[in-house]
Amino acid sequence: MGNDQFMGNDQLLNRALQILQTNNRDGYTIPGAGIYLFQWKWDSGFIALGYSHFDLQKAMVEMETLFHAQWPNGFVPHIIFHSDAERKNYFPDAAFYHSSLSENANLNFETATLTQPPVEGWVLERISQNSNHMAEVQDFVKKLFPKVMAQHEYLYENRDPFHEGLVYIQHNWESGTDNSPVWDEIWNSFEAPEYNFSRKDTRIVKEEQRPAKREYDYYLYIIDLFKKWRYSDALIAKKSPFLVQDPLFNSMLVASNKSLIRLGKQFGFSQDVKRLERWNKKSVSAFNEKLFDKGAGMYRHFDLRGGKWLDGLTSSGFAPLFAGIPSQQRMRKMLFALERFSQNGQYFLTPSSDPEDNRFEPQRYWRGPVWVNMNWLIIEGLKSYGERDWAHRIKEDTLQMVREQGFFEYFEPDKEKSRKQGFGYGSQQFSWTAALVIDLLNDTL
Ligand code: 2M8
Repeated sequence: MGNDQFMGNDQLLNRALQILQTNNRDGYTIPGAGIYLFQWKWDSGFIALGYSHFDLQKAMVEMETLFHAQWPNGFVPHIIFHSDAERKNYFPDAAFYHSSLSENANLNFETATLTQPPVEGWVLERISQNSNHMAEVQDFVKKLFPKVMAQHEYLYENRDPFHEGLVYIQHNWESGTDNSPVWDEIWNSFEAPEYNFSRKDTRIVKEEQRPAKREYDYYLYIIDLFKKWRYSDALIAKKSPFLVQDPLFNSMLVASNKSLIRLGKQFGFSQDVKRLERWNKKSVSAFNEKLFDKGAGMYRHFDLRGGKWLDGLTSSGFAPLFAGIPSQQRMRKMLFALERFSQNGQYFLTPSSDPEDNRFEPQRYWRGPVWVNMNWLIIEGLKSYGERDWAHRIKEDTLQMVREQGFFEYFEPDKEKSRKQGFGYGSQQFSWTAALVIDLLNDTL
């Protein structure tokens, strides 16, 4: 930890490679020892991207393993509980999710019943690019293309009840940003019972860095409701208190649509390309019409149940940059919002929630700390708009933070505190931090 303050790029790279090696299991990579002991969906995407710089085989296997657990209706679960031995060390476990209640479940695997941001389309394209389009990798992309396509079809057909082109998430765990302050309003809109269970996460990570117990009650209660409805998407859309059009999730969908369109043209999936183009056109225009807040200069979460934006601005609102959604003019407005999130350079970019919001908590998970995967998405987005200085600034913030604090899961945003404290928060050898540092170091930006 402390030593990381002095790590040069070579050392950073070596440390990152070591972490991925340590966290690699048989065919997949755990996000972080002790706390995340299985395969997580969007983690695997970032991890595979990291592998693609030095071990294409591992990159391909990571993605293939993920898609083995895909459900017959195209749904990709967010956790695959590969290891029985680790079952007792994570909650909620496969037994709690009880996936076989769903008529769509893949009974060959123990999985969760929620999904996560659909990063796979753009991950495939980047793996292919990083391989210099090697024949073996081309075959892999051709094999996975229909599976990723099936995921998009599942989302557009089951998660967009008003045919708007924007899909909803049905649980905060689907957003990837578990305890973001934007969900508070939803938790305040109904009552959840108190659950009696033993937290496994807080055995490893300090309580003040994790979601509150009372929030977990809500997380669990929604899943219990889903079980009652046997995970029917139609019933969930009709009855569940949690139905949100999330800017991060939808940005990943749009970015993946775009990648699939390019890959589909290359590999002759012409029917799919047509569908993807139709979906995508609608998504991008609905996104800009419905989710952009002109006052704030960034994108917001829309609550389909309440019929309005959720209260609060978060780093998810910058993710549309990655998908090329904002116009040049809007993108420039977003730079002001980014500057505000940095509080005139006092904070590393990009705090996960608005530092001027009184719910901002710099240590608590998705309520303030900086996350490397979000930074990476924003950096890549800014590059695609030609904003190299901005991209460079966030890349340097990211590497500086990792040098000073280590390969943590999430990071202290305050620069002065970071320097003095010398450690970050959550899991200590976190896979996507390592994988994306590898990607950043491979970039000449
Ligand atoms: C976190 O979420 C899991 C539940 O899925 C948890 O708290 O146990 C989130 O940060 C999520 O985005 C991430 O994929 C997962 C594993 O790293 O951990």
